[in-house]
Amino acid sequence: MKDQIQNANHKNLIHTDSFDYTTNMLSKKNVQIEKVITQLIDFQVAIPSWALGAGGTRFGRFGYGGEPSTLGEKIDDVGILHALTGSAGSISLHIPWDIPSDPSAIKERAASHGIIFDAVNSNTFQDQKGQRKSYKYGSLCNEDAAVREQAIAHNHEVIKIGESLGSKSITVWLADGSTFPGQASFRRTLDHTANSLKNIYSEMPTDWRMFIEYKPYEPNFYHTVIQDWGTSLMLATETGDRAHTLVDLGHHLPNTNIENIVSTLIYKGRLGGFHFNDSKYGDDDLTVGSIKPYQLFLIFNELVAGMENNTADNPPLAWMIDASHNVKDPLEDLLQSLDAILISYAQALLIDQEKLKNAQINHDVVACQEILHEAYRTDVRPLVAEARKRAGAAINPIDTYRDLKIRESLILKRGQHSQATGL
Ligand SMILES: [Mn+2]
Repeated sequence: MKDQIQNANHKNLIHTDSFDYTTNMLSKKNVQIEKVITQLIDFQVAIPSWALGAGGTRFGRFGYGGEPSTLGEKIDDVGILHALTGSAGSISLHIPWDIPSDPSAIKERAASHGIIFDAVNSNTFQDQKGQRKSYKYGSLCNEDAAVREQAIAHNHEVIKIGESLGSKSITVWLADGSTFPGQASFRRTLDHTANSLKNIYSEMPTDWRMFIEYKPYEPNFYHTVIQDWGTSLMLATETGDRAHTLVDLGHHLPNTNIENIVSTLIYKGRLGGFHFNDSKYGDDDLTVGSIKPYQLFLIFNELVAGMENNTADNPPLAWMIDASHNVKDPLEDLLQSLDAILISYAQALLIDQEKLKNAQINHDVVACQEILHEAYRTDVRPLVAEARKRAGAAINPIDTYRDLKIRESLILKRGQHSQATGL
């Protein structure tokens, strides 16, 4: 596939011209092009094992031909994404949907694609076949100690599976909460959750981190135990030094200032992970950058500024795409998301942080805004394409994916009706 990608790159007659133009223009603005390109090459985003097939809504699911039906095939699909972009170098597994029957064989298969295992995700938001106790009324928060113990044991098990693959972190997302007023005690469910998280943490290997994800509503519609970043931060702080908050872009009420949240978490040294997607109304899980690209840029501005001046000792951030694909080819959708992430990152890298700081100190509101717009309105696509080219990946991943007829060959190999495990 590497050779086919190189052949496709040779046929691209526009890239060199547009890269030269961009380089000339940005050099005159004192941008360190080579540094930006190196940062773009180094940026890696994890692909979740559940995003490789068609997603669905509670109203229905429309399958996509050639979906991966085994963990090995899912890893092969991430391998395709990584070969085309050079920036999808890890996979994030969801347990129990993706329990490896032979961890070392799976590890080897991933290594053959240059892929490592990112955070493992536990699942106590649905019941599995043959499960002793039900999570219908919550898991780590449940009033019944036996349910909590089962959910804690599941998280310990997920960590063990992650260890066998070389993962170094676990992401805990809970659906726990209530759907009607009075149904549950806010304080007791929070207290149970805090204690359960401490229990999981206590058996975590010392080089592991725990990421605590929050969400304001859904599937419960009245209250969620870990509803917001403040609750997550509070729980992370009392759980331990290696517990962090995970921000999922879709897990906020409309108009929330997510860049402000990111900045506050970095200030406290507690930002651990990041789930990319986009939304119009709620947790829509749409393609990254498809609805609010300016918001994504403003978030990257805080991430770039915060991580360059990481005085509070935030860990290297775990980046992942957490989206669902209902009407597009899942692989094309992920290619679009990866592109949007790299574009926003590149734009943020162009911001003159020193100039912005001076304008802020001098209360020059117009200059502050102009500095951001200068970066946001720059066409950075040639820089992102150049980074991919130098990484041995495709200058234009979607065109190459289509030219190489990758979906067609997956359908030939796996059939029209194969179905990915997951939601
Ligand atoms: Mn998420």
